[in-house]
Amino acid sequence: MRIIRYVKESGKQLAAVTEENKVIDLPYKDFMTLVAEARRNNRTTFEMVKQLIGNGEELALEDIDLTTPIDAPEVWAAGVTYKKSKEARNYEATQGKLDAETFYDKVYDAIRPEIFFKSTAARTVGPNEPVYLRSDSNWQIPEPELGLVIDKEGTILGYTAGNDMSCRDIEGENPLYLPQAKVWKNSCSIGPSILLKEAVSDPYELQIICRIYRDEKLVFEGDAQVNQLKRKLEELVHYLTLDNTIFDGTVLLTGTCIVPPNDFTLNEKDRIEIEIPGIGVLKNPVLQSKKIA
Ligand code: DO4
Ligand code: MG
Repeated sequence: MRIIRYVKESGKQLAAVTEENKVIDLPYKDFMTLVAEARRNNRTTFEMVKQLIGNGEELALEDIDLTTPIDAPEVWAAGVTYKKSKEARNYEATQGKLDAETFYDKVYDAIRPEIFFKSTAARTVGPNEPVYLRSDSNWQIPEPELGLVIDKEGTILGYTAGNDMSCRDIEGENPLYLPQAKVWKNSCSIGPSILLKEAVSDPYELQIICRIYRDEKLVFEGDAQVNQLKRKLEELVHYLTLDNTIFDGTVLLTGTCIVPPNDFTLNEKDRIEIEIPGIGVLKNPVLQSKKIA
């Protein structure tokens, strides 16, 4: 069972999507209100939704205008959680002339993971909205990642797909530039749905697939499985929430294991698709960010 939001004349509508891709409106204003109502009734969100969809009127998923499934107040991200990411970061920092252990090697093996601030609701886009290219970077890629939707206590409520757009040249120049390599307007997308935690028997079995199209031709395709993650999902949540103020509906991206070839950079008008079967396909066109005068 997954939860989406879509645009109606009256505003954003929360809805459940069944296994058969039927859309049924839910009588709550947003995902966290649904979670709170389930808790008030001593039910899991999954049980609550199952009961509610009995009464609903069904629509087809293709006929609606999807938006972010949640206005995540903050999006955080974990880094260098897959071997592939460690290798890519080492390449950026050394152009392949790697002769010593780097801090990326160290963080991959360290007890403490890399966790960084990625986005706010105002910078985060949903399905079909454009992600932007930064105007001062010549080497940019999408980072397709599993996102955890958590509450303020750090309880995992569900899973979504996320794109941690990244500038490899800016990060490679100096790791202290990480916030600039990661955070700008429309540099993060999430969606298309939240797959409820109770609907997933083993999140490590989730697959992540990324496709990039240029002039309608597939120019990159890669895939990974969450079981390649070096760490446990709860371990990442633990370090994010430790002595921190975290808000209901925060999204934690768990790192990338899909990296396009080193000579690849995104172009304006490319189309990115990030698919996690069970969650859906997060589609975003790419636009050049306009210089702010
Ligand atoms: O070290 C920088 C960030 C790496 C990252 O975003 C990732 O591994 O997904
Ligand atoms: Mg990332």
